[in-house]
Amino acid sequence: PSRPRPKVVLIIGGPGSGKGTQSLKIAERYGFEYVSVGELLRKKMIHNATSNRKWSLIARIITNGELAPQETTITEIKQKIMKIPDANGIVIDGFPRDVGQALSFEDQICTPDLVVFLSCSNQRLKERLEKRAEQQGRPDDNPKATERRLTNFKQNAIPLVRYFQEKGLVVTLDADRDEEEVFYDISMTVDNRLF
Ligand code: UP5
Ligand code: MG
Repeated sequence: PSRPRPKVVLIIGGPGSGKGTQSLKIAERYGFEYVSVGELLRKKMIHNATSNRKWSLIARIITNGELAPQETTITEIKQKIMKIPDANGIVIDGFPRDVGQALSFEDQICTPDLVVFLSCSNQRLKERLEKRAEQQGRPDDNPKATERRLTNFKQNAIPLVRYFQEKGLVVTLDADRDEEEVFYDISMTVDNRLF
């Protein structure tokens, strides 16, 4: 008999809400494959920005904290997912960013099994990003790009969450709390919804 298709979990939330942190914990606990869309794009952009016009433009977009073109993003996700051997599940960090991307994902890839929205106060998002910027220095962790990322998120979040709410797919969690507290709720949600 053929294997069932892997369960697909999307993790959405503002910049600094803990998408990466929590996605990795999910991947570890449930043996799911981890896909960070931001990381996928950043790697590709660093690799291709000097030799390729399209990617040099995308590098500028991302470094300014704006969204990469939808079709490129979907293509990258598709390619990445296709390379994953039989997985029990796939956790996708930081996608979709708006309703258009959600529709296109469903059209071209699949309907997700669960969407987790990490809801976090603006103040907390800023604090965490400032702290991380001091420690790591991601190309888009500069003050101007951070402001753009926050603004873009605020513009798109409500319609995006509502879209998944209407399909009964989204669980909203308070992500202002400690990592462990948030993950406790996530694992309860995954246990209840997917197993
Ligand atoms: N931290 C995490 N959880 C904490 C907690 N509960 N308490 C205290 N501290 C906590 O966490 C951020 C920081 O906070 C870390 O230092 C962590 O230790 C701490 P992290 O898990 O990194 O949060 P995350 O939500 O992943 O923040 P990130 O900055 O990665 O979010 P973004 O949405 O900005 O980044 P992403 O990589 O998803 O996207 C980057 C860019 O890629 C976008 O701006 C866009 O240009 C592009 N992009 C697209 O164009 N399309 C896409 O579909 C996706 C990305
Ligand atoms: Mg991240």
